[in-house]
Amino acid sequence: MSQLVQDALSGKRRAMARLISIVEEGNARGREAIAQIYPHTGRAHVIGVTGPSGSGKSTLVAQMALEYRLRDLTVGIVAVDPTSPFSGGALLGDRVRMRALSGDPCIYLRSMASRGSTGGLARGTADVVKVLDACKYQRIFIETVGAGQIELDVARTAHTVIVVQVPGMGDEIQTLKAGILEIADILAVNKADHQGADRTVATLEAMLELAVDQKWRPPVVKTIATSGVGTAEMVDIVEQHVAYLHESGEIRQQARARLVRELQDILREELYHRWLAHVGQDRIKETADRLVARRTDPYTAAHELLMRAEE
Ligand SMILES: Nc1nc2c(ncn2[C@@H]2O[C@H](COP(=O)(O)OP(=O)(O)O)[C@@H](O)[C@H]2O)c(=O)[nH]1
Ligand SMILES: [Mg+2]
Repeated sequence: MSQLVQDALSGKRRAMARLISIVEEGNARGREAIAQIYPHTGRAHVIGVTGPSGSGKSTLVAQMALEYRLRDLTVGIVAVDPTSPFSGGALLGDRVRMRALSGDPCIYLRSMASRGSTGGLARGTADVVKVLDACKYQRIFIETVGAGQIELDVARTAHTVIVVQVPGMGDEIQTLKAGILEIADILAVNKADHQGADRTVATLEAMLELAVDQKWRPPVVKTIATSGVGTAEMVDIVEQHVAYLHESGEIRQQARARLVRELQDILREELYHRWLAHVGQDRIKETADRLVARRTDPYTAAHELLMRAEE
């Protein structure tokens, strides 16, 4: 095992940060590092937190992290927000808590910038989570902005998904559209100090009513993340979900499904790159020209390119 991996696993933060950067890049070195740390993974409970930008996800995660520290659990945070890196926007407003977070060796916070590629971002996130898991962080939050595919992929990396909403008309409909309700294990109506929180809670509960065949009925919790209202309750409920997943055996099924998906993603990407190396960019450009000129259609073009690769 490389010295870097050894140092990271023994809790040296600098080594951990380096290791995370390496796996984030997703190249051969990153893959080698993952191979080395992999036997040490599979212990952490991963909590995905998603919802619209500005709904208070970062603030809520920070508060929950502090609550976990009171309960003597170590916490990793991976913030995936293409629009704003986890500068701690919300946290900066609360310098005391910010200091509490940054001074605690049992909390590790990492921001990830989007590099445009949806699959790459999701895989990068899963790999960063693996590093934190191997480094013995017991609860790992992934914060991701509510923006379609990325959030769904990232949410799939999590064992427990928290969907954050805020009071007000329209949010409910947004939720439905994105199919977010289906991935929610817990719903937080944050900014409960704003008007209409009870109505939003009622609407969400009515929508959950329609969802049949659920052994775990997602609780809807009102929170005011800025003042910590509801945070302890949120942590209680996450822990109830952890217990539920283990007792029902769902955690094992989840893990298996996730690993298969991960394998498929890797194969898909690897196959594409091999194929591309074989066929070459020039042929893609030439095909693009013909597509633009309407001399071929995408299906025929793809079929021809695949045939050529097999030659
Ligand atoms: N009034 C109120 N403001 C909040 C609450 N939670 C977060 N905020 C504020 O909302 C803004 C966005 O919060 P942030 O955590 O960065 O949202 P994110 O984009 O979802 O991560 C910040 O100015 C927070 O201080 C809350 O419960 N009530
Ligand atoms: Mg945020």
